[in-house]
Amino acid sequence: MRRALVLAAAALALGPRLAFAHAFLDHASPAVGSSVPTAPKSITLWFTQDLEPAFSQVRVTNRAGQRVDAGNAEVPQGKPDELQIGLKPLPAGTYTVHWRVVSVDTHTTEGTFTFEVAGK
Ligand SMILES: [Cu+2]
Repeated sequence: MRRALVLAAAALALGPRLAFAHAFLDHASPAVGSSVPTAPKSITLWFTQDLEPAFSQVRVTNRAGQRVDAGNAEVPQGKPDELQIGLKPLPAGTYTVHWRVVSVDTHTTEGTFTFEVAGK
């Protein structure tokens, strides 16, 4: 009983620290789930922790699963929590952003989100 209580207390103490120790997506431009009137020329993702540039990637696909990004993902100089990638000219449609990053604490996280180009 006493041991269980000690373990529970340890889990509570460690839990929030572990939860915030990985690089999760904080926000993006275009915003997650947003609809934008004109095609963006690039996309930027901001993370909750600094990234390992060599192991952090993002790609963007259209409904057909074809890549529409320029293949030039980078963590900009002096902005270690950002990931940027250029985009090909995008017709109206829905696009999926797939990100997979390694944070400076060596943990890998990944996720996807969509945005829409509304067009005219
Ligand atoms: Cu972590």
